Amino acid sequence: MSETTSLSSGEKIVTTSTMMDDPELLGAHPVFPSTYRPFLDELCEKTKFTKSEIRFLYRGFKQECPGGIVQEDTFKEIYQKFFPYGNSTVYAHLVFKAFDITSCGAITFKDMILTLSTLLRGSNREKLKWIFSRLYDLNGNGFITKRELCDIITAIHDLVGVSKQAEDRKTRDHVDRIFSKFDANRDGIVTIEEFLESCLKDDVIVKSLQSFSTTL
Ligand SMILES: [Ca+2]
Ligand SMILES: [Ca+2]
Repeated sequence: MSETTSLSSGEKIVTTSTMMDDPELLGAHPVFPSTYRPFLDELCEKTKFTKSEIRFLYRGFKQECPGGIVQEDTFKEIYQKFFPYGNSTVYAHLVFKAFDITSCGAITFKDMILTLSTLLRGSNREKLKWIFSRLYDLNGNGFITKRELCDIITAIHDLVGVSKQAEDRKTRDHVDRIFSKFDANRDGIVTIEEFLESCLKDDVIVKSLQSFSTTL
């Protein structure tokens, strides 16, 4: 038997009732220390979730990923289901990398929950900082180049299945338009300050951050 529960932010998570209220689940898995309580305390401190929400999210995580970690293939499968008409491989890889905080090639529950905390409960500024530093700044050097933006937008076009013919021109136009919007001082790079300022004054972006209706 399964049931759906809504978190206060509106997201819904389905879990089976047989897994409810089993605190041993947290301690039973090797990704957790043998006593889970300090770990639970740490997650509670570092995220904007309550302990019961963390327990709840963990049960959902454990149900979907009995092995306790998410591999890149799982991300690819999920994106493939949501975007069956496009090629989601590259975008799934980029999002996977963004979630993989320790860059160990797998996403642990801790990685997942730290990221979800920012994306679901963070301020607009925190969400944008995550998008900038984890997703768009591909080489992690603190700013975004046109090349990076082009890679991201190409991945998004592939994801939604923009036809190959239309793609090149469409991508180029799109990149030029967005890049010049971000790069306020026209020095060819987008800094976090430019990114934040440009996004925060864009009503559409702000709305989408609030409802979390981005492609992520
Ligand atoms: Ca960069
Ligand atoms: Ca600039």
